[in-house]
Amino acid sequence: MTTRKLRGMAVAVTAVVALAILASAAGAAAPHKISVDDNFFKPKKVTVDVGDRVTWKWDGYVAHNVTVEKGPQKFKSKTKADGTFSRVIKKAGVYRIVCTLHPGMTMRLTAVKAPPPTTGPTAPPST
Ligand SMILES: [Cu+2]
Repeated sequence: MTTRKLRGMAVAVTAVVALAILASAAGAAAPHKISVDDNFFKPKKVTVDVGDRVTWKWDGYVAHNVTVEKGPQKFKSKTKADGTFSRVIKKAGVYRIVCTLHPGMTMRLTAVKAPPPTTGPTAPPST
């Protein structure tokens, strides 16, 4: 392998890393998908940033609902067998979410305050 080729690869890798850092710094709220299945939520535990949108997707055959049993922000979906339900999580804290039809069909959503946008010291070095 030539030195030139290696240098080219190094530049490419650096560019990818820089893009990844930019993407995360932009604070793009990551979408969170939770499967509503027969009879469980998957994943059962999820941690999101306040301001993130969480979407539940019905993947099973029987009807379920998504209901906050206990938590800083109350919401509930209709009981249905397909489709999706989504909410932007606005309050930090722990949400205990259940399907009211199926005892034991529970999940826990933890919402944490998003870190403040980074400024200043992380600016790229001037060369
Ligand atoms: Cu259910």
